[in-house]
Amino acid sequence: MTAKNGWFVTHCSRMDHGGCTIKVKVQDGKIIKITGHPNGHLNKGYVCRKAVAAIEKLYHPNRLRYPMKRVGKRGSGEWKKISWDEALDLIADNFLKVKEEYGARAVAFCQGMPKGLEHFVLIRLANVFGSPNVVSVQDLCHAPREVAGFHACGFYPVADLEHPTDLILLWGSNPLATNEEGQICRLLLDRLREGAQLVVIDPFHTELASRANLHLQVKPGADLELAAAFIHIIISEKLYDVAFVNNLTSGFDKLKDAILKYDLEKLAKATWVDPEKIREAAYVYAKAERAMLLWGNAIEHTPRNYETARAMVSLMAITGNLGRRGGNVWAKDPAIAKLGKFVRASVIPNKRKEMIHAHFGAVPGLMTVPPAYFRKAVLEDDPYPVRAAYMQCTNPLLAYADSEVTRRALESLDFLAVADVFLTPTALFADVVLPAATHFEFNDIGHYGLGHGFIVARPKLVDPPEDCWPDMKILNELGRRISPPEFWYDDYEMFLEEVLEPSGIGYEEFVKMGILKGPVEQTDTFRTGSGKVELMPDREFNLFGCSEVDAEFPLLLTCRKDPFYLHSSYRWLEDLRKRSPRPECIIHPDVAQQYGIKSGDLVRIETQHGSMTQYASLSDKIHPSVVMAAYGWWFPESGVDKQYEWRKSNYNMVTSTKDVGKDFGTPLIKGIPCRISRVAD
Ligand SMILES: Nc1nc2c(c(=O)[nH]1)N[C@H]1C(S)=C(S)[C@@H](COP(=O)(O)OP(=O)(O)OC[C@H]3O[C@@H](n4cnc5c(=O)[nH]c(N)nc54)[C@H](O)[C@@H]3O)O[C@H]1N2
Ligand SMILES: Nc1nc2c(c(=O)[nH]1)N[C@H]1C(S)=C(S)[C@@H](COP(=O)(O)OP(=O)(O)OC[C@H]3O[C@@H](n4cnc5c(=O)[nH]c(N)nc54)[C@H](O)[C@@H]3O)O[C@H]1N2
Ligand code: SF4
Ligand SMILES: [Mo]
Repeated sequence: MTAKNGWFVTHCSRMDHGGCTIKVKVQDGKIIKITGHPNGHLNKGYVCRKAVAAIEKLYHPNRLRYPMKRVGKRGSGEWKKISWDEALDLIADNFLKVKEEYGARAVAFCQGMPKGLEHFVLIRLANVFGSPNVVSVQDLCHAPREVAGFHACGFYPVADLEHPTDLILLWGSNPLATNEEGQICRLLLDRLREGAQLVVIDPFHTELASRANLHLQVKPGADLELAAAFIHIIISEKLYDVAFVNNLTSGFDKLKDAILKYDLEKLAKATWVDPEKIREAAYVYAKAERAMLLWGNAIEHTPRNYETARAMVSLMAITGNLGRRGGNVWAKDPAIAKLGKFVRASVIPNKRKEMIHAHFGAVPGLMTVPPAYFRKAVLEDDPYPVRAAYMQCTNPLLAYADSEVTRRALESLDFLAVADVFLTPTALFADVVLPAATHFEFNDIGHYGLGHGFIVARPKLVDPPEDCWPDMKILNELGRRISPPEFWYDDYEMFLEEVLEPSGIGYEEFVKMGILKGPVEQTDTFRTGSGKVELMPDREFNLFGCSEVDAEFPLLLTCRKDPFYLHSSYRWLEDLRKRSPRPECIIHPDVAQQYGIKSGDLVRIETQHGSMTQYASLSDKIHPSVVMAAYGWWFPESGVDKQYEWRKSNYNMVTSTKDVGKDFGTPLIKGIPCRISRVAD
């Protein structure tokens, strides 16, 4: 049912992890205005441009509106309109055929950044169909932090932005643009206003860096060496919290030996940061009464992400900030359905052994298949064939590293179904495209499974276009066709009730409350083998393993998210496009001059693996040896014939998955040796 005319309260979503409480004005069945809610738990009135642009997204003329079947060759963009029944039957027939021929594991279920409950319904579908292979971008997004946290201290230590603190160590995170950690930067700004100190670790002098007490302009990809240098100083100069270390940690001597055997100067040199500056930062972090480490994607975008994250949890622990208010905490969930139960994990007991990545020795705690290994299975039958895929909320051609390999994998699949709100470069390769309903168009729950200890209500406010279905409904109907019916509902909204069931409240009541939050408690309990924080991983830190520049590739390439887009999403929204009209790479003016590049010039960026072009933006805020490129670019306006020019400015044309980290199958995204040149007019 559509809401009546008037203002309604809901939570933002699908323009990033979501979470801001917003007020939405509905008139005659349409959304006409969105503002921030002054009492919003995370945002306190704040709302960003992306959220407002969601209105344009809903009513965009080119939105997908009905299921389509491919009639031309893959990537040609020739389609035929079909009914939902035809579409679902076609997918079901193909999935069942592949299952019969190769086994259920030959069908992969792929998801991008989780948008809401659909992610977990997709995992249920994979499980009950019998496939252990849910493919996701978690190798680059949060799994390294979460798994390293579980191993080191038994939980995922999130920055406790909700309580006062004395210092924020912002490491490879740009929350003014990204609201990273699913938290909202508003809370961080509140802490700064109260007087908390700020230390920023970033090769770019970000807006927050300009407000920081200290900014360490680290070499991209050298965060492990920098964390080791912090540990070195804190241990050798006896700055650590002796009581915490003695009572609540194990492996301190091992950590000490593993790090102190290196010369501090050598560690510092590897990071490009002045050793005195590192010392100063280590001192203020260690000396602060309460200090939190807010870690971002940058620490995960290297093959050494597990060790980097472990080193950071050790830093939190030896400074006595782990499990402490105003430090890094265990944000416990409220009483809601446990993930394992919701996704019906028990019906697929061999999953951990059978998942594609288990055959490559990835960490057992990683429950989604890294894209690099998914494509290996598709292209090389290694460790076994994968022949069909269902993709929802994802655009792998832009989001997975090594785009040409992705293209080959998409072309090689026997069958591909894609659910999206818009025709993307990835969708061009599908056999069937499904039109998804999106935010405001169905009842949903946000932040489930994200580890931040709360869930938010996102009630339906308007009807979707006639033939657009919520992903949950699509999966429910597909589930009934390809798996035992007892796992599915007559009404997909029962998924919402199932999540809420342990809380004793129904969805309607939840909407009135808006948010359900678990307790943030101090803890001295660490659910590890020793019952203490384990400071050393079961192997040495792989120090001095980052890329070096040379004469051929003299600069280091890195990237960050655009404040006006979500990954590759929404380049088709005019409101956002006029604010961020084209892909720009940031180059230091001195370096630009050396290469004869002027502001606005088209620049070719080449790595050993490939090339792309972006427009030069000159700024002395970037470290002179670093090029900061934009990521996620394709050009919807260029049309289907050109396949939306997905290669032209796509950062993942220059990344490679030849050498990935063993733990998470993660490729090198940040800190790639590169060269630049001006493209002649
Ligand atoms: N080089 C490089 N690569 C990266 C990263 C990077 O920083 N640099 N970041 C990595 C990270 S952290 C992540 S999380 C991934 C993100 O990877 P993805 O999540 O695959 O990224 P998007 O490009 O945002 O693709 C999301 C798609 O979902 C669609 N969509 C939006 N709403 C809905 C909906 O309600 N239903 C359906 N069915 N579809 C919807 C959008 O139109 C879009 O096409 O990328 C990773 N890849
Ligand atoms: N606007 C917007 N918001 C988003 C997203 C989006 O695409 N757009 N994506 C969402 C998702 S899925 C995620 S995971 C989060 C990610 O959010 P963030 O963690 O903030 O991720 P990034 O923007 O990739 O990079 C953060 C910072 O790392 C710096 N950096 C680059 N290389 C290095 C390095 O080698 N070391 C260090 N220390 N820093 C480096 C960049 O300059 C940047 O300031 O954002 C979420 N929010
Ligand atoms: S910061 Fe994220 S959750 Fe908040 S309004 Fe913007 S897109 Fe929505
Ligand atoms: Mo992400």
